[in-house]
Amino acid sequence: MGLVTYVNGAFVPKEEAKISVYDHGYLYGDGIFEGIRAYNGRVFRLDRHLDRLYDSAQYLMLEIPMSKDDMAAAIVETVRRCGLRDAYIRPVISRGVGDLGLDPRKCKTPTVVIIVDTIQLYPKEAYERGLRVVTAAIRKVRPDALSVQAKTLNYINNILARIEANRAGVDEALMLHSDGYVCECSADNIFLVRGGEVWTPPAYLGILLGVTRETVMELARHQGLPMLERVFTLHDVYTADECFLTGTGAEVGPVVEVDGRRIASGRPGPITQRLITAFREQVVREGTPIYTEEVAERRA
Ligand code: PXG
Repeated sequence: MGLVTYVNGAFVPKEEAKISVYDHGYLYGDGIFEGIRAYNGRVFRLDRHLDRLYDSAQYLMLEIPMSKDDMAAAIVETVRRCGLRDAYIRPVISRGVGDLGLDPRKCKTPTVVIIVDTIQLYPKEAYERGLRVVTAAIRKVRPDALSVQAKTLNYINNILARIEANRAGVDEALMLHSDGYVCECSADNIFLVRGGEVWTPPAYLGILLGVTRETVMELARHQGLPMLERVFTLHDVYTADECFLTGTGAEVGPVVEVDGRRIASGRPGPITQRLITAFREQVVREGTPIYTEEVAERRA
């Protein structure tokens, strides 16, 4: 079965999924998106992703022309038509087709696209040996300039950081607040383990509140680990007992080197490994069923 894309209410083959060059998502990055995964025939934390998508729309004063329930149904239906049990789902809503000026009033209807495909961000070995990270020279956009809690189509700040990682020949780029505090990576949140505590930066520094971050925080607390949202510096990262990243694409990925410093033993740490195991168990346990037999099973 070929891949199917949802475009403004129609389900079309991936190869035929196209939008206008006058779309303001293309011309100005005026739009929003989500990155969602399905595991074993279930969409993981669809409600949380849709809450974030509609919050991003609210921030941009972009009215998504369908309810959250209809969006959820369209997402499930697109995955179903692709015939995938494990998938990466990318809803993209842009301001729509307008003229060459940036005034959004010229865009009469938002463009709604749902892409479904597969994704493997890092090779399997990367999870066994651990990821290498560098700090990007470019700083995060301050939250008083632009909300980074909204997942907008403007990812240039993160892409410039990722280019730095590529040039350094490592897996990811760590991004700092302009005051120097650790924020997050180009497409993942960051966690440290220090003295048996688990730390991750707080929302007010200007980070994306990741669905994977939220899940891992729950799992850590469930395992009785002290889970703290707190400000920390590169010094804390370099001297941490363990470090890992979380993201829908990356899932939970151990970090073993930052800016040329080996983190502790230089191997994925024990608490990280426990959380990776717990995460992998959790993603197949919960989720919105895609296929009817599982919908029926759930109701029974
Ligand atoms: N921080 C940023 C800046 C992100 O873009 C995350 C953290 C993790 O959030 P979730 O909800 O996924 O746990 C993201 C994730 C990808 C990809 O390919 C991911 C994102 C954006 C673009 C690509 O994994 N967002």
